Amino acid sequence: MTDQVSLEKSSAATPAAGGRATWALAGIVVGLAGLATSYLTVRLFDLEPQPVVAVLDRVRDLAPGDVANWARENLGKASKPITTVATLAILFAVFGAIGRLGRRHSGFAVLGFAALAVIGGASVLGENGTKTTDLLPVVVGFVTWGLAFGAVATRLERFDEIAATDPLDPAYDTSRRGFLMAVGVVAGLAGLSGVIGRFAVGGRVPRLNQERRLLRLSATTPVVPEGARFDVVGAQPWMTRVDDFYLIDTSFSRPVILAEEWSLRIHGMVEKELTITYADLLERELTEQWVTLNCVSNEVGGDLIGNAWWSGVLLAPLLAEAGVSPEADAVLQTSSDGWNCGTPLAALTDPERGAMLAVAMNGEPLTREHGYPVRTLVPGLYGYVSATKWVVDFEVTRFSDFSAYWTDRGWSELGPVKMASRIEVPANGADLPAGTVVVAGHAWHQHTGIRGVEIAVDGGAWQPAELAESPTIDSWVQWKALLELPAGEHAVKVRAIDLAGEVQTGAVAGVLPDGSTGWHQIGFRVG
Ligand SMILES: Nc1nc2c(c(=O)[nH]1)N[C@H]1C(S)=C(S)[C@@H](COP(=O)(O)O)O[C@H]1N2
Ligand SMILES: [Mo]
Repeated sequence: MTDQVSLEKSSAATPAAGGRATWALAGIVVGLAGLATSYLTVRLFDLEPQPVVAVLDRVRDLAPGDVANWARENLGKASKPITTVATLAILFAVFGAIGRLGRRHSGFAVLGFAALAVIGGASVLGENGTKTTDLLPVVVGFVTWGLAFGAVATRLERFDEIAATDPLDPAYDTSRRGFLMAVGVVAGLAGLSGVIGRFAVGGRVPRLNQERRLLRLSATTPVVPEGARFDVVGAQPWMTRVDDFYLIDTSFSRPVILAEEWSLRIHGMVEKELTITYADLLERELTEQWVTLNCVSNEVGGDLIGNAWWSGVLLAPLLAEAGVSPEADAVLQTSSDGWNCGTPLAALTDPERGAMLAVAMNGEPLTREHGYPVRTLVPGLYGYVSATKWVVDFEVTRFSDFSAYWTDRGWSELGPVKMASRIEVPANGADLPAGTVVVAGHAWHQHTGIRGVEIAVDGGAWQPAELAESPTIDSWVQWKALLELPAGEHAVKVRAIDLAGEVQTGAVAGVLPDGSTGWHQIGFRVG
C-alpha cells in the first residue's frame, strides 16, 4: 500500500515519465529539428521553395474562394501572417500527435512523419517550375525526423519502463537524464541549423539587393510637375514613395529573380513566338510616365493606391512584333510564382495607353516586393487584371479559353478602374481649432482623367473644390477646399467628375466583384 502511494507520488512529481505530454513534446522537438535541417538545406543549396512555404501556397490555393475573399477583405495585410501562424499551429499539433503515436510504436511515428513529408513534397512539386532536385530539403527533413525520433524514443521508452517499475532505482535518474540529453541534442541541432541557415549563408536575397544597387538604368529621377501638389499638411504626397506604396500579392515568399535569369515568353495566338531577356529590354527605349495604380480591393476612402513615375518598355510594339492573331482578345499573364491574370489584349496593344513592362519605379530599379526585375503596368486597369509582378509569361489567347487566379474566386473578368475620390484631411473624427478648415485629398479615374471635384458640407449643395494640375489622365489629381465653418460637428463628402463628363456615382457598392463605389464622407468637430 505504501509502495503504491509512493509510486503515485513519484510519478506525480515527475510528470516527464510515461506522460503523453512527454511523448508529444518529443514529437514537437523532433518535428522542429526536421523543419530546421530542411530549411538549412534550402539555404545551403539556394533551393526554392522552402517546403513549408510551398505548403502555405497550397493552403492558399486550395482555400475556397469565399474564404480567400473573406480574408482579403477582413484580414487584409494580416491574412498572410495569420495563415502562416495557423498552419504552423496545426503542424505543431500534428507533431505532438505523432509523438504520442510513437509511444505505442516508433514505426507509427515514422509513418506520421512520412505522411507530412509526402504533403511537403507534393506541395513543392505543385509550385511553378520546380524540379525533382527541389525535393532534397523534404528528404533531408524526413531523414532527420526518422533518426531524431529513433534516438529520442529509445531513451524515452527506457525511462518510461524504469519509471513504471521502480522509480527509486538509481537507473531512474540515469534514464531520465539520457532522455533529456537526447531531446537537448536534437533541440540544439535544430537551433544550430536554423541559425546557420539564417545567417551564415549568403543566399539570393543579398545577391539581388547588391545587383539592384549596382544596376544603372537609363530611368530618370522623377520631378513632380509644377502645380500638381498643394502640400496640404496631413494629405498624401502626390508622388508616392516606393517605401510607402501599398503592397498586394498572394506570395508567401516573394520570388527572387536576378536580372540575367529573367525572361518573358510571348506565345499563344501569335505569328512568331518571342522570348525577351532583361538585356533585350534595356536595349530598347525606356518610356517614362506617371501612373496611379490601385487595387480593386480598395474600399471607399481606402489606401490601396499609389502614384509613381514608372519607366519601362512599351508593350504595343512588342506584341506587334509577335504578330497577335485578330481572333485573340486577351493575354494570360503569369508570374514566376504561378499567380496569373487575364488582361484585355486591346489595352496592351493600344498605342495611346502606354501599357509597359516596367523596370523602374520613381527612377530606381523595381524593388523585389514590387516585382523586380520586371512587372507589367497598364494604366486604367486595376492591378488584379494587369499589373503582374515578376511577370515571365504572356500567352495571347481568348477570355473564353481560360480563367485566372482572382476570376476563379468570383472577381470580374474585366477590371477597368472606377472613378473615385478621397478626403485625406482632416482626419475622420478630428477636433479642429476655430478658423478656416482645409479639406483636401485626391481624385482619380485613370485613363479618363478628372475634370473636377465637388464637396458637400453638412448635407448642403455640391460646391466645387480647387483642383491641382495633372500632367496626365493616368495619374490622380489633388484637390482642396477652404471652409469657414461655425463651431460644432460637421460632415463633408466628396465626389469627382471625369473628363468624359461622368459624375462619380453615390451608389454604394462593395469591392467584390469589380471595385467599390460610393462617396467618401468624414466627420469632424470645429472649435
Ligand atoms: N505576381 C503577382 N503579381 C500581382 C499580384 C499577385 O498577387 N502576384 N497582385 C496584383 C494586385 S491584386 C495588385 S493590386 C498589384 C499591386 O501591386 P503592388 O504590390 O506593386 O502595389 O499587383 C498585382 N500583381
Ligand atoms: Mo489588387
